[in-house]
Amino acid sequence: MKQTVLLTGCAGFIGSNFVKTVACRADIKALYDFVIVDALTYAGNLENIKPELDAHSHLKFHQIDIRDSQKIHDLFKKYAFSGVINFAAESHVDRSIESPNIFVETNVLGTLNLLKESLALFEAKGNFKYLQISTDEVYGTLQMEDAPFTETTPLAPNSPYSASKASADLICRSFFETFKLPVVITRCSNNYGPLQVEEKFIPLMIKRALANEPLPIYGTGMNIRDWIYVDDHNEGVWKVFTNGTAGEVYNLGGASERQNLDVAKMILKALGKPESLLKFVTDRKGHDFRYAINFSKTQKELGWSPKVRFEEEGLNRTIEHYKKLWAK
Ligand code: NAD
Ligand code: TDX
Repeated sequence: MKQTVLLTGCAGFIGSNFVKTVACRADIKALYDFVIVDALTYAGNLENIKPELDAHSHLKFHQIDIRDSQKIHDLFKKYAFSGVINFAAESHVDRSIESPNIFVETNVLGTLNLLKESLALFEAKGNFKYLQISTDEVYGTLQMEDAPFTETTPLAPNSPYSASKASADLICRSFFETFKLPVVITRCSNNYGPLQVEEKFIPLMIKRALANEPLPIYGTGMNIRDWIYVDDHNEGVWKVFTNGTAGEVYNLGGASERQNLDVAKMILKALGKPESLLKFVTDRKGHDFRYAINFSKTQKELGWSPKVRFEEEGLNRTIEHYKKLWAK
């Protein structure tokens, strides 16, 4: 019999790409139905997944806020899910510095609502998997000489965003330790690719360059992020969901550490724009210097590794996508 899995936050960047490249695959479609919920905040756009919702009857959509415990309860009553993949979150660090409350409400309390309903189903019928989509930012920041984060690196989040994600991870852990709810957590590095909200670094740089407007570089631009193409992340998510061991954390990374300034210069070069468009601006408060991920556990246990090379493949593909949207 087909299983029904709840996907949250799939009108956003990573989730909508998951719907396209994983949830609609013929082999997966044959075995799973997916119920997608999203609150459609400023970051969610139903158009992102409209072609898939129109074309595939194994996908259903409900506009629901994961903070709404009654609606989440009713949803779990309606569908006897066998699993949950929780992509839904407030995801932008700068917004969390300005307005942290909603980060705690959605990322922590919303996650708790999903866990409580998952537990009720698990206790009633067994056979359940809950996957929490987390981030490398929960580990804090690295200096140049530090070794990349492993799954046992202590949590040391620095922004209200990363603190809310770390809190959610700990609540997830507690549901495994206390109730034995089969929970797995993925912690991934910076994603890039199509359909990302333009407040994030790569689409913002592309949009500004296409419009011949200044590209805002925080601080010195020396900060380092490890970039992963969104499809590589989503392949890892599915591997962890289907084959990961309950109670475990799995790191996912792109093996592509780059300085922000270098990435901005690559984008300018690819678009034939001058470096005079670079504009150094006031640094982000508490700006983490470097993220780097050791994903050898996921590689060894689940046979996952990132495939898309940053300069040669992923960045150009991403630039072409946004050029079609934004080039005049
Ligand atoms: P996004 O901001 O593009 O999308 C988030 C989605 O969640 C949107 O569709 C939004 O409408 C929905 N949402 C927000 N609040 C909600 C609520 N209360 N109820 C229901 N839906 C709600 O984010 P993203 O970049 O796609 O990130 C998805 C997940 O991956 C997040 O959990 C994020 O923390 C994590 N993550 C992101 C990255 C990255 O580089 N973008 C890296 C690692 C982990
Ligand atoms: O205008 C900008 N100028 C700039 O220099 C913006 C928006 C960002 N930056 C810098 C800050 C970071 O060093 O670029 C880097 C990337 O910034 P963001 O795109 O805001 O991503 P980051 O803060 O690294 O967090 C992202 O990766 C981990 C996602 O937003 C998170 O959701 C994810 O968990």
